[in-house]
Amino acid sequence: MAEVLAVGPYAERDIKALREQFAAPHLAGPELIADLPEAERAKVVALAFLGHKGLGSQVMDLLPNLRFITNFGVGFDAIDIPAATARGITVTNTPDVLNDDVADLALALLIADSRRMNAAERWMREGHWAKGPEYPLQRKMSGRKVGVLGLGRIGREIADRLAAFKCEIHYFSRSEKQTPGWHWHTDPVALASAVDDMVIAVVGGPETEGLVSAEVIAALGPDGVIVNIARGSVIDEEALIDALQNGRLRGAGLDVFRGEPAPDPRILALENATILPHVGSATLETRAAMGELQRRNLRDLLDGKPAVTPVN
Ligand code: 8YV
Repeated sequence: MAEVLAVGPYAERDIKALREQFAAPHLAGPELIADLPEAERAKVVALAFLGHKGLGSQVMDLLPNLRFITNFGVGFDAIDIPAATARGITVTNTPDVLNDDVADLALALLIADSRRMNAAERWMREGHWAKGPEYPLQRKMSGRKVGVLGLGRIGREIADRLAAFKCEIHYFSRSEKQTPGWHWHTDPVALASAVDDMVIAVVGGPETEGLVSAEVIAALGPDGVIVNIARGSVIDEEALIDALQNGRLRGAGLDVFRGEPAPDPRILALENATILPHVGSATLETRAAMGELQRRNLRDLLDGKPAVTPVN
């Protein structure tokens, strides 16, 4: 067993690159690490990780010489960072290279859900167009008041795009940003009360668990659309489903879910939700850039240099 272990549902080209550059064997998921013989586990110095759950202290303790975890993705909520730090393990991620794709997708979801594009396409494919009245009128997206929950790197790109759609920009973040003309809120309920629609762009993990609560959803109201390209854990999903089923929220554009890759079946049945299988960063260009950044972090750390994009 080599010193680098690739773990996660990687694309073939990344498995190949990790094998060629680091002689890294590949496991489909972190739950398989326990099956490796102890002597092989002891050789692992670095994990090249891709995934959305399962890298806690128990897995780390199976790898006594683990020093680096390089995450394929900007969000690292799958990794127990305090546990890694306590064990002297450096964690890295892949920020920035995916901002454009994720922001593009957020706007696409907002427009698609506001205009009910998927339902309209289905209606047309089912042959209704030539048969009778035109497709029901939907709601305009340009010029709305939109709240961006989290004005980090991705949130900023989303807000810039919303500005191009003549939207009034409101945002929630810990500190006020240098963004003249945009409205800062310190509480998600206040943000939701001030806007028509909301886009979630905060990090996942314990600090944002359930931040979009039943109260936030109620404050947005029956004309509001919520878009989530961040993490399913940020929304109270029961409250969201209830509001969508009962017309207390107009719609939702969702790329992430609590139960992914097997979301709650009630979500799959919602006509007013536009849903995607966590594809925010899923373009050839961006995934190539993410892979390259992950491998640069890995190379630098193994060479004894500081990481390019460390997390802890
Ligand atoms: C995933 C993401 O990393 O970067 C993130 O935080 O959620 C995605 O880009 C990607 O889907 C690989 O799992």
